[in-house]
Amino acid sequence: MSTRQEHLQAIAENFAGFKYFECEEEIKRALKVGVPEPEIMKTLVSLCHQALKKYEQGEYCIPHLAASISIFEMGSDLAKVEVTPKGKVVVCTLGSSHYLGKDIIGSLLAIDGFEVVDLGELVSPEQVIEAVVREKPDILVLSVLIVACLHLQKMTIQSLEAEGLRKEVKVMIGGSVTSERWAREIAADAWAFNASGAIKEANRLMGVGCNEA
Ligand code: B12
Repeated sequence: MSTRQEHLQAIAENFAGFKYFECEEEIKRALKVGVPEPEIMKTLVSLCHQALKKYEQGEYCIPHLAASISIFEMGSDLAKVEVTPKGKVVVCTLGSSHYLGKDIIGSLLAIDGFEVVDLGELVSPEQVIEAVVREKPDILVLSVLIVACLHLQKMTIQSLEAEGLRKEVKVMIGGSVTSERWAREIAADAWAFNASGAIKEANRLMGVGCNEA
């Protein structure tokens, strides 16, 4: 007979070893013996934060992080916990087809408890304005990966102002060609260097705390 702690430990070990099916079995086993869903979810969220830390410290590559996110998504389907989202976030990549950074940020914001609407890549400022009207997000996440598209972040903020929407939504910008200085120059509400920074900033903008365990 295993204890609650032993079940959570078994989930963590399989998660860290990227053993998707074994982790799935362990979660099902834990649920069957009555380990509460919120405890399983808390463990999975914490494991994702650890994976993100390892990625940002260079110990993990993108496939490791992607695998961790997939295992989390499988686990959260099994151990579903209804929670009120911290806020609604619309994410996109402006002007180019680079989507990896935007996808990582979108997934991790969802793991941290935000409702995330992904507009995809190659998005224009006009499409962002349409989405702000349609989705009424609390936060806009604008990713830009190439210098030639930097102006699209500025244009998006100017369009929000022109449409009278600027006060309705906080704007967070990022991407490897951006900087804190650029964010100040275009009057964005937040900037971060990487995904953990994006999560911290999103929480700050909403005035709530991070789920990092
Ligand atoms: C993969 C890649 C591609 C792939 C994209 C695949 C895809 N669908 O995503 C392909 C081959 C399609 C591609 C195409 C092009 N690319 Co490219 N590409 C890259 C590459 C190698 C990696 C980008 C990446 O995915 N990184 C991994 C992710 C996880 O990191 P990230 O995107 O930087 O995101 C992190 C942070 O930036 C931050 N972040 C990102 N977004 C946001 C948003 C917010 C709000 C916050 C807070 C943080 C944040 O957090 C993320 C996670 O830590 C980079 C070089 C590099 N080493 O960065 C060049 C690079 C970005 N590409 C470049 C260029 C020029 C192009 C092309 C224009 C080339 C061409 N002439 O065709 C085309 C554009 C095509 C198009 N239609 O848009 C240049 C940009 C140069 C510049 N300074 O302007 C780079 C830097 C390569 C180089 N050294 O020249 N590219």
